[in-house]
Amino acid sequence: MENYWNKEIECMPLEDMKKLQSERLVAQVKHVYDNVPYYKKLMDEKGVTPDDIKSVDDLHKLPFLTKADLRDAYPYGLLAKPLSDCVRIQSTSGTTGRRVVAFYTQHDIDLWEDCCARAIVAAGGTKDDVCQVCYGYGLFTGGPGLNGGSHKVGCLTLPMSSGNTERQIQFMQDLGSTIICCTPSYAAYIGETIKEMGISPDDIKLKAGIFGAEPWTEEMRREIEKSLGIKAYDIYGLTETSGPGVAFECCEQHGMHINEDNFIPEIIDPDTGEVLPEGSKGELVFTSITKEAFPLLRYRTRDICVLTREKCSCGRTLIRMSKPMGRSDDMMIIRGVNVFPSQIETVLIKQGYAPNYQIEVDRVNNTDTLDVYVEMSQEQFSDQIKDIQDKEKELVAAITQMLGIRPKVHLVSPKTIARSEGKAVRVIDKRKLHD
Ligand code: DLL
Repeated sequence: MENYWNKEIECMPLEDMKKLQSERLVAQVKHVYDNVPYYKKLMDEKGVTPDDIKSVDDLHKLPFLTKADLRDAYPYGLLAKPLSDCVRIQSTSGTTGRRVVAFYTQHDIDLWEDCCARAIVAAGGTKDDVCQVCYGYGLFTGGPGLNGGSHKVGCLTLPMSSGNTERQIQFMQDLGSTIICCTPSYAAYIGETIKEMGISPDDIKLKAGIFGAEPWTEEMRREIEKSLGIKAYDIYGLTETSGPGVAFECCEQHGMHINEDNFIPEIIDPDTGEVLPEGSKGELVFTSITKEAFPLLRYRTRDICVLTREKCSCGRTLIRMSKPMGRSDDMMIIRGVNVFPSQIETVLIKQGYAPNYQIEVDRVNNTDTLDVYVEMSQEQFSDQIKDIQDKEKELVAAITQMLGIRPKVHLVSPKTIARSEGKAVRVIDKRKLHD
């Protein structure tokens, strides 16, 4: 049985959705052109006026907006409503340059929380559930977004934030949490800790998890599902487009439905900017058609994925996006070969390792080096050097087969790779330090 938060929208026939999107887009472009000089300038430079945009079919005429624009316009340059109408900001961690600050009116918050409510209901959530939110609270959008969605659904909401893992587990047991929301890497860590504490998945009441904010593989999904005894659902979003809830998984676990009544997706060729047909792999671009304070037109996410309108048996007609393989800037080019961390993760989990690993890339004597540090579990650990060398060789062969280039693999002792309570840092690219 599939439940919907807003059946009319989630199951809307395509024709009606296009009509709704077109009306909203036309109004949004006008709103932005009239109220944001930065956009007016971009559109004027491209020779487009709001009159040129009559339906979604005209979307491609608009200029792209990039993260560099957000930095240029920081902090108020893209604001489309008076500051006095805004009630909240959220922000990115700013680890890769100047942070992004997103503004919200109360209307924007309502729509955002509504999107998160759709995700919770699609994961089986109802007002009878106890929803433990262990995404970070504060400037990060994860905690506040899922917290708001959980309230809307009427779940008993546990605003835990991340960290203090034993306390998380204590609350989970004492209050009978049925849904957990956090990053997949933190979910894996909670699963590992539960096991260490001698608690079986049968001793907790969790039934579903809503995990996102970072790339994770199908293999990791199955591991988490096993360790927590749940069904694990993916959720996607970014601060620039409000936060989590831009897209969410249904019971089919086969791609995330995009809330396209609020966000129109496109896939483009990241090099040429050309719009690609459905089914092509490329960079995901979003236009937010309902946001008032911080609407972004044709925002380049740098996330690489595929869109499909293939029918989904959950009944939703909302277009689906595949799991992003990581940002285009997460992709490493090592000795001329494109490498995503997720490819390495797939191999490691298939070979029976937990997702505790770190990838180090460097350049020595003008040649790229790839070192993969993989943690052994207590059972995998051995004091026989030969055993460990054999296991390393196996991993080298499996990774070489996946990537087409040969890494160095270092099996390290249990508990030596730092666990993540938020977004895991999987890659250290030392080449960037030399450049
Ligand atoms: O991570 C929003 C969020 C919070 C999403 C909680 C889901 C759950 P940012 O910190 O701005 O926002 O980072 C956005 O994270 O462009 C993707 O590269 C990545 N990302 C988000 N969700 C997923 C996902 C939040 N499900 C960036 N799978 C995005 C893979 C994801 N990558």
